[in-house]
Amino acid sequence: MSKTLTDRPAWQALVDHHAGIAKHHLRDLFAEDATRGTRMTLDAVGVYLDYSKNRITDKTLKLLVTLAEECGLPDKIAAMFRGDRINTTENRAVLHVALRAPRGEKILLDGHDVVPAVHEVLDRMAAFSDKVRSGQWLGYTGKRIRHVINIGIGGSDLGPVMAYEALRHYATPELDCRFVSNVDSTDLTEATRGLDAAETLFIVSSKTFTTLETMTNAKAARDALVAQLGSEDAVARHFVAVSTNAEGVAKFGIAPSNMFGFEDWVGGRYSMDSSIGLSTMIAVGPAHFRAMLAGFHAMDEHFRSAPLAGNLPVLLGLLSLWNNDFLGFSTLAVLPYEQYLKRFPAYLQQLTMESNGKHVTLDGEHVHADTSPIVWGEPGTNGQHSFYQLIHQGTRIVPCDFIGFMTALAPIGRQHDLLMANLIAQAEALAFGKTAQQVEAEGTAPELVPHRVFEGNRPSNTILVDTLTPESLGKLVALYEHSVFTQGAIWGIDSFDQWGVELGKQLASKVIPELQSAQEPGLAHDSSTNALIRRYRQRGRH
Ligand code: G6Q
Repeated sequence: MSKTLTDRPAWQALVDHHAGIAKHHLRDLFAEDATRGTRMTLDAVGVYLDYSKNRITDKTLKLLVTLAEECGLPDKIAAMFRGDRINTTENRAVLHVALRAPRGEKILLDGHDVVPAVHEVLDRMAAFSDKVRSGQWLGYTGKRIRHVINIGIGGSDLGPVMAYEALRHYATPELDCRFVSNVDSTDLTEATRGLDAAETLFIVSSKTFTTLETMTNAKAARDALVAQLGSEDAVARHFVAVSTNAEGVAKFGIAPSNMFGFEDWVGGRYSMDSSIGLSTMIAVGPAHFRAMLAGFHAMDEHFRSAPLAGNLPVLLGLLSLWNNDFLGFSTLAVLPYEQYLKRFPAYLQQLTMESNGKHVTLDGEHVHADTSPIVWGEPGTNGQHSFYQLIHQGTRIVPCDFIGFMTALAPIGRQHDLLMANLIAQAEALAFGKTAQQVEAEGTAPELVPHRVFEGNRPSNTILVDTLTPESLGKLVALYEHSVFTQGAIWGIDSFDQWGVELGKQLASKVIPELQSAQEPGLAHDSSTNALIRRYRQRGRH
């Protein structure tokens, strides 16, 4: 077998193939094949993917699937589900799929079935959520809980906040959930503004229970609560923890009975379906939370068992890799036409870029291809009135994932038709554009014709789902999780570590005392960093 990815026969075949089809326009590809728009689609586990508006032919797909096989994707999928330690740089298994395994299913890690403990925690979460939702869980002064504040950052924030926003339609109106992540004190101040501490429950969500931002905010919240309610004893009624670090939680003053655990084989950005999802469960209730897990599981099973060419996450991943590595389109816009999914792009940013933003392979060699695309996006139709200009007529090409739902959760008249007409029309406009002849035929003044031409040939996927439900949300998230896995498997990188975030943390811990010390510190950074530190120390004196 070839040593590097780009030397593999399938990679080379794709390079040659690309040279042959690079000039093809989507207009021609559609004109040549009247069935393209129905054939290049995949309808599985309740998710419809139309990938016909990608710059591909049947041969492209065949070659991409061969590449996946040459890179050992099927074995790598099996290894993840089997609990192998595929996160080699952290020597950890990657078993978020066990978080959504049904009761009774067996997933062995070092000979030990991990599924019973997952359900034990889910049951404890459910009992606690029911108490909070029903008003049985009272605050220290006897008032019922009205506000839930999740304190966490990164994977301990983005999933919960995305899921809360996505599932608001299913959330109890009796409670409001808020999220504090930033060490910027504005975040905590604004999240708690106007709240009665006696009615507020804080969930401290941190896998490690050592994260600077989360611990700083949690301590500040605890101090404020104790000051307002007048006793340390109040902490037990107003703070619970979600963590893998029982010792750290106890040290903070939260009793083990108020802690919900998970295991180190759950990565932060893959943890919204673990106890990190406690705020989600409190908001929507245990039944909806379990339905979300069932949705995840349905996509897991599809990913594990469907042939590569008919596998939604595999196809999505391969198309993304084609756009990124062969066509050179280095970003991906995720455009949900559903206001409830307004935080989905931010969630996918972390999932994709923290997982696959790597420059070395598992063997420590440089990757010979570009890894993760830069993911960004906003809900439609809002984005249409801002950055879509660049997507339609800019010099860079931005592949887009349009996500839409057949039914509106909050319908007003026929507004949903307007929303979906826009989604469909945008994908059409990107693919087919408008030629100079068409513009001229509209009677446009000759000097304006070039400004009104749309080149088209801009790729997109359209993903349609019946209704946004907890279950379909689980499917969508798992679809992207496994698409990310597919791409990482082909690049041969570790999609489950995140060493890239460490250096900044280390340097910040060095700078903190330099900003705070009473004495002028001896600074040994570069001249820019030294000057910035001195300037900050002299604040108010300029
Ligand atoms: C995610 C990352 C990272 C992590 C946060 C919070 O995969 O590891 O975003 O989730 O740094 O970490 P804690 O949960 O340990 O506070």
